[in-house]
This record gives sequence, C-alpha cells and structure tokens, in this order.
Amino acid sequence: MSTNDAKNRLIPAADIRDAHVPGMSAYNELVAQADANHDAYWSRLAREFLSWRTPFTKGLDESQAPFFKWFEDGTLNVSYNCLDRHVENGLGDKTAIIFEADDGQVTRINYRELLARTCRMANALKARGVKKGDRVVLYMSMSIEGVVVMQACARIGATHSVVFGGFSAQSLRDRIQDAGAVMVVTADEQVRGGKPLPLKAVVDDAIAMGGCESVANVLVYRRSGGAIHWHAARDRWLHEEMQDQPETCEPEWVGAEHPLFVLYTSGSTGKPKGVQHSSGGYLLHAALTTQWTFDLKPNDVFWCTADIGWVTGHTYITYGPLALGATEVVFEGVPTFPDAGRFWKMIQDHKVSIFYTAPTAIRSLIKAAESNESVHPRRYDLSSLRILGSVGEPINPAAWEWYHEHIGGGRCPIVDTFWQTETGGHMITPLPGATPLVPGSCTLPFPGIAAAIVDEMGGDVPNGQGGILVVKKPWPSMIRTIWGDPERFKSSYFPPELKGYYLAGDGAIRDAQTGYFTITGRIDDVLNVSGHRMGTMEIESALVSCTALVAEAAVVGRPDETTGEAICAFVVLKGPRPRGDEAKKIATELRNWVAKEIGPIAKPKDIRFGDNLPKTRSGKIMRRLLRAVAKGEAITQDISTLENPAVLEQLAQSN
Ligand code: 6R9
Repeated sequence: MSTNDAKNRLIPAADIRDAHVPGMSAYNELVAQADANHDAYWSRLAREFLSWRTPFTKGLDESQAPFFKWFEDGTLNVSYNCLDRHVENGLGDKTAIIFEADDGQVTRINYRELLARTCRMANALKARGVKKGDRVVLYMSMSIEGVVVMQACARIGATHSVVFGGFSAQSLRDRIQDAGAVMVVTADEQVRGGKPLPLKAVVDDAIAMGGCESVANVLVYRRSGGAIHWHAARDRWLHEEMQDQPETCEPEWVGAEHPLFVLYTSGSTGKPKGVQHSSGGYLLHAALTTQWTFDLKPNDVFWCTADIGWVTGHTYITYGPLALGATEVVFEGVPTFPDAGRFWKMIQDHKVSIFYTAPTAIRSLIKAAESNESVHPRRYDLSSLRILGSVGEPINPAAWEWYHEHIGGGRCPIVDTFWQTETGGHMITPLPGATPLVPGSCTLPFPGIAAAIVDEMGGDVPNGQGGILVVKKPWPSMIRTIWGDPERFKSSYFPPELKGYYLAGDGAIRDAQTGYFTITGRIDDVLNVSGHRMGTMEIESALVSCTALVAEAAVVGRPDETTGEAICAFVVLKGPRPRGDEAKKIATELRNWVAKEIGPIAKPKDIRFGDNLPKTRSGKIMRRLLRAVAKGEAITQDISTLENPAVLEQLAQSN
C-alpha cells in the first residue's frame, strides 16, 4: 500500500465489549455534555475518578486567567488515590508493578507492598527534614524505587522534579538550582543494554559545579553495587534510610492546586522551562485518559515503555495506571538488548494487553525485524494484545501500518495520542471503541478538550486549511505556571493576539471530510528527535559555549527516517574552516562537548563547517536557508536579502 492510500484509509472502530466509550454516539454525547457545561462536565468526572478528603465546591476558577485553577477548595492526596484506596477496596493482593530489569530478572510488587514501601520512603524523607512544598530532584534509573520515591513525595506534599538519566551534570545542576531542591534521589548506576552507566557520579559533578547549596541530602538507591564516591556529610543509602521506618504514613492532605511536580522541558529559547503541574486536576486527567484512551479494564496488563524522566512516564507509569488500580509493566532496559525482539518477548512473557510506545522505537524495530528474522514479531505470541498506543511525535503511515499488522495482528486499534508536557495528558486521540482510525492522524479531541486550529490572530481556520493548534478552554491537567517565571508562562502559552487560547506550539490541519486532526510539526524552534524535545537555541548555546573552538553556530532540524528529526549544526570556528579528517575530528569533539553540556540526546547528527553563516544584511541568520541545506535541497528560495550568498555553496558541500 502506498503512503497515500494508507493516509486515506478509514478503519472502523474496534468492536470492544463493554468499552468505556462505546461508539461515536457515546463520544458525541460526552462532547455535547462538555460543550453544554464545561465546568459541570469536569466536576462530575473529578468526583467519579478521584477520592477527595474534602469535596470541592467549585470547578474552574478563571478569575486570575491565564493562571487557571480547578477544584481549588477540595483537598486530596495523590498517593492515597494511587495506593491506599485500592488496598481499602480489597485489591491489596493485586499486582501493581511487574518490573523487568535489564538482565531479564522480574520482580512483582502488589498494591499492599507498594503502599508499605511508599510509606517507609515517605517517612524516610520526613526524617531528613523534607516537608510539604519542598522540591526533591530525582535522577534515577527505571525502577520500582523510582515510582516509590515519586509517590512518597506526593504523599508528604513535596514537589518532585525528575531529571532524565541521560542529561548531563550541567543540565542536572541547572535544574537542581532552578527548582531550589532540598534533596536529590539517585542510584549508584543505571543498567541499560548490559552496561552500567553512572548516575551518582553525575550528581556529584552537578553539585561540585556550585549553586546547589539548597541540597542537604543525596539519597542513593543501590542498583548495581558499582564503585562510587561517598560524601559522608550528605550522601545516604536509600535502603538504610528506609529500613527502620514504619510501614504507615498519614498522607498530607493538600489543596487540589498544590504543585505535584515540576518537569523541565525545552522551549524556543535557551533555558528549559520548569512546567508546574497541580495535584487534583492533573491526577483526574491522568486517570481519566488512562481509562478512556486505552479502554483500561481491571484485568488488563498495561505497558508504557517511556522513562519516568519524561512526562509520558509520569502520567502513564507513575500516576494514571496506579490511580486506576491497574497492573503495569515497568522496564529498566532498552528495546534492542539482548536483541531487538525484547519488547515482543516481554509482551509475550507478561501477557501485555495494552502497549504504549513511541514511533521512533517502532521504526527502529521495523528495521531490525526486516534484517533479522529471529527478532521478527511473528516469532512471538502477541495474542494477549488488544490496544496499541503511540506517543511523542507524528507516526508516519508506513510505521502505523506495520505496527497495526505485525504487532496488533490487524485486530488491535492504535491510539495515536497527541499531547505535551504542558498538557499533562492526552489532548487529541482516538478512543479505541469509538473512533474510526486513519493512519497518521491523531483523529479527534478527547471529550472536554477544546482543541482548534486558528490563524496568527486567533481566527478560526476552515477544515482542510492548516494553522496553529490551540486549546480554547482551560482543562484540569493544564500547566499551571513555569516554575519561578510566571511572565514567561504567560508569554509562551497565552500570547495576547490569541484571544486567551492556549498555544500548543504545533501546527495542525483538520481533514475537510472527517474533521480529523493531523499534527504538522512544531512552529517554534523546538525539534523532536526520537520523540525527545530539544530546543535549537539550547544546542546553539551549548556549541558556542565551547569558546576555545566555536565562533558561531546555528542549529536546525532535518527529517530523518528513524528518529523523525535529526539535529543539524552549522558551525563557524575561531580558526580556519577545517576539511577532511580534521573536520571529522573537530565534529567528534563538538558532539562530545554537547553531550557533556546537555546530554547525549542533544548530540548533532550532522555538523557542517563554514567560514560564515548565511545572514541578512541586518545580520540575522537565515534559518530557512539552513533548513534547505540540511535537507540537501537545492536553494530555490529568495536569497536577495542574503548578505553572503557564496557561503551557502560552501555549507552545502561541507558534509
Ligand atoms: C507527550 C510528549 C510534545 C511535542 C508536541 C508535538 C510532539 C507528541 C504527538 C506529537 C504528533 C503525536 N508530539 N505526541 N506529534 N503526534 N501523537 O511527547 O510530550 O515531550 O512535551 O513533546 O511532541 O510536537 O508538541 P513532550
């Protein structure tokens, strides 16, 4: 099937018994309820899905827009909702987490044990002086302990900030400092693909850089037993801290708006933004979307392959599935170890019924399966699967078809879920028992989400015509502010010309016939590499901070078959333009520099050297030309304003 045919293919919704949202009429009814009374719709769901200590009396408070509040006078505790209430309802013996380590070792933990461990951890945090409102940074391996520490923070009202284990010491330090964390929780090492990778050592380096004086204690989870340095005044073993702690801990009942977490993400300027989320509204959407989008039932085995360092891991590992009392798989390793059949083997072994992963993983596993029959999914029993999900970037129709046929056996619907760190949970997505699917489209807004496409002035754009993706009404799990920078929050997400709509930062188009949404990509300087958000400015600042070598740098994205987008850097050195082996050597040096500054995920794939960058007469770098050069396109664009046309030729040849 050609890409075009696939795009036009409309696949009827799955016939699912007792689906949570059974059919388009049920979907339309929910949308109508939300349209009729947005506040009443969300308030009803907040009462149904969450256990409140003190019931709220009001849904949405718009009085300080765009600083919206939801359910503000209600109190609750997030970890109570994720753990205690299931144990109280007789689900104590139910498996909460099936953890599979990198080496294949499996550990199960039921709700009763998970609650007990969370309480001991919470007591340990309190014993070290962590209290409500304090920030705790996690720099952890994928582990049951990672989830436990997040839940323990929620239990005592501390705000966690998880930093992905692939970020550098410099990035970690910036986040610790920005959050003003009182504690860092880490592991000695993380083990991925058979190799131990340092975590504690990176924390040491981060703190040694200075500016982290707020950190009183570093808690270390012993994962690998690898050698680490020990700072007696500050470092504590997590197991020692927990061992004598009681297995109960009264939850701290917090207001619904209490900040559950801050998660840093890339924006269009150099400095990452600390996206602040609430407790009540966030947890509502986490639980609701986990149930409706994945049609999650009590007997399902749910597996989200994300890392807890990203928002997908927060919402669809730590919070959503546990809030529903589900059984979920948590995986420490990588999809290609010991071979590229790992995901399929784990689905088979754990009888996974709902599988949620990223297009970049699918694309790399397609390549592997096509070149090596022994890791082809047909070699595994995938019959337990009933729902598949995709997240993080657009899924191209060819990958969609392969996922549908080879993983889903042609019978499992794929929910292509569009959302963002800032939105807390799914925004535009099919509901598996209701929405007919179109490969490559995230279809329709989740009921209650007022997604729309507008022009630069906020005017509606007709279907069939592309524009800017916005959300016209506040929703419970939306970002509350940027940590410590409310002005940036306002200007980034609620620019004055957009009539108070939330600006997602993506372009989109709705199909003229179906009204289905397709995301066309970021409209700002944010790249999406393997589903990871990277700011071009962030990478540029990292490059130019290599002051010994670099005079100037510009970073753009170009399409890449496997990673979606690839990072392409154009660099002017302080010395003469290098060629041949010399150019290769310096490019390697610069890649390592960026890995050290930000993390390996930010390493540019291409580095091209020029004597200069293409600039307008007023000195602005012409990025649209660089994008064309990065793609290897002939320059057909207007270059009349270009100061130095010859440089284009040079950059085009310098790969
Ligand atoms: C959840 C997550 C958000 C950006 C977003 C968009 C892209 C995510 C997508 C998608 C097309 C999908 N994105 N899901 N694009 N289809 N189903 O990924 O959060 O890391 O903040 O990234 O990712 O560009 O704006 P985050």
